[in-house]
Amino acid sequence: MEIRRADLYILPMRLLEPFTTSFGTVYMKHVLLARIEEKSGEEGWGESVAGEGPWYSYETVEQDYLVARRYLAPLLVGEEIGSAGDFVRLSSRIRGYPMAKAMFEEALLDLEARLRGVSIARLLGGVKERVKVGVSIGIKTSVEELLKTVGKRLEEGYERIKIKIKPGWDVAPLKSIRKNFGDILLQADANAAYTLGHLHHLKQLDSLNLLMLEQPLDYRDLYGHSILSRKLSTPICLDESIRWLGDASIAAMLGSGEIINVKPGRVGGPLEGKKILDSAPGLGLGAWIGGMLETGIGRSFLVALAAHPSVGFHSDISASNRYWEEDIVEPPWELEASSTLRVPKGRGLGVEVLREYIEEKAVEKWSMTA
Ligand code: OSB
Ligand code: MG
Repeated sequence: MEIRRADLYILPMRLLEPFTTSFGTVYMKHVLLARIEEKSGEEGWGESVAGEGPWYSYETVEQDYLVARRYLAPLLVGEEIGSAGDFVRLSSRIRGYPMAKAMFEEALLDLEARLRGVSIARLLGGVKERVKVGVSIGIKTSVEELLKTVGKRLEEGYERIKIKIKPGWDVAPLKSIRKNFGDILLQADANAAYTLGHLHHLKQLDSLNLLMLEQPLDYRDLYGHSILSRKLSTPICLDESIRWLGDASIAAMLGSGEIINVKPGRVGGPLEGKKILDSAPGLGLGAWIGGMLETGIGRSFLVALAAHPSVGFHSDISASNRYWEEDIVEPPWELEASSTLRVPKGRGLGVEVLREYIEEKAVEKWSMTA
């Protein structure tokens, strides 16, 4: 693939509803998108999931925009790239910035898949026709508001609910969900808001029959998670702690959790995600695909990875209308029967990117040509 051009866009996207986690509230996102073009004119698209601020990760959208222009795009433009896998090797001497790297790797995977006439799911080992999905519900200002939202999402057809928790918003809201909605598939995500000092408090979750408790402790604290995991009967799932396959191996050896969520942005690209999924059964880890409030472009890669045979839980991949008034792909992602999204069979992403819309609404644009 001879890459003759790269384009970057920063696109403001307003969320339909603000999303609150233990580290703050997101009302809107500035999404960094990459488009690459091959000499035949064929294109590929990718998305960085970096946030506005260094909360979930140190990486921010402004940093990624800089790193993409100064270090990553120059590795591609004017170069002959054999496959998306080659970019993993080429970019490995740039330290960190997994989300920026994931964006270009996605664009290369999309391009490679289009040129080979296959779907990105095919390139990533996806085998399922439909993937099981759930919805992630942010912290609300009252239990009534939470119950209303949970009710609405169940009515829409989501059969697995995840709620964000933090100290002061955990046992009571979860108990009231159980009381009002019975034995639904329910799990909680702490985004690292607790310490081992909360052990006694967290023990109360064990009576609630949760599918899992996601990332209770600091992202660096695999040892702490291994202690907590032995004390709680609720399965622990790791999110922020898993930055590459090596972290998953250590977590498995230490017994830091029974489950991991795989996010292509967090692990440096969909190919590292596939590697982790390929290894998860051998490590004795359950797996599913996490989300980062992606647009339809990033969402395509979540769906493709969720089609991998190792994914055994509902993934955090909701329909476009859970996030956006207007998504930037056609057709938008739609929830289908039995809480699923369909895995497209078409070439590349399998959905059409609305390039004119992106060109019109972008607040920053940059391009590099060979
Ligand atoms: O921890 O899983 C998380 C969104 C932003 C940052 C971190 C997380 C999340 C979600 C949203 O839970 C899942 C989604 O995209 O629907
Ligand atoms: Mg999480």
